[in-house]
Amino acid sequence: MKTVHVLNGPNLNLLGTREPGTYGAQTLAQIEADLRARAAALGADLVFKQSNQEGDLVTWIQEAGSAGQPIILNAAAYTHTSIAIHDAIRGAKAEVIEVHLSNVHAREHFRHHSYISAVAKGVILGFGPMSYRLALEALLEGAA
Ligand code: CA2
Repeated sequence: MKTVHVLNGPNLNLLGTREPGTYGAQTLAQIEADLRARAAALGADLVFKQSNQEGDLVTWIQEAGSAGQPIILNAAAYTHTSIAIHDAIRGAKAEVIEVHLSNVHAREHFRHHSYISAVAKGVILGFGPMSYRLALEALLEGAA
C-alpha cells in the first residue's frame, strides 16, 4: 500500500479560526479527515503532520524521501523563504507536490516566488482545501 505524507508548515494550525476570506472556513483537522477518507477510498495510507518549525519539515522531508514515499507539501510562509526546504527535497530526491490553499500569484509580490516549485514534481494552488485533494488524486491516479 502506498504511503503519502502530507506536510504542513507554520500557522496552518490556525486554519478555520482566522482569515476565512483568504483560506476558507475549514480547519486543518477537517482537511485531514477529508483527505484520509479520499486516501482510504484510493487504497493509500496517509501520514498528516503540521509544524511551525522549519527544521521539523526538513526532517520529515528527509524521512519520506529516503523511504521513497511521496509528499504533498504546503510549506506555508517557508515556501517563500526556505533554501533549507529546497535543499532537503533535492537532497532526499523526494517526490513532492507543492500545494497552496490560496492563489499566491494573485496576492502580495513577496508570495510570488517559491523555493519549492523548482524541485517539485507539480504545483496546485488556489483551490482551497481542494488543492490537497487534487494533489492526492494526481499522486494516486498516476498523473504525477
Ligand atoms: O495559500 C496557502 O496555502 C499558503 O501556503 C498559506 C500560508 C502563506 O504564507 C502562503 O503564502 C500561502 C499562510 C498560512 C497561514 O494560515 C493562516 C490561517 C489562519 C489565520 C492565519 C494564518
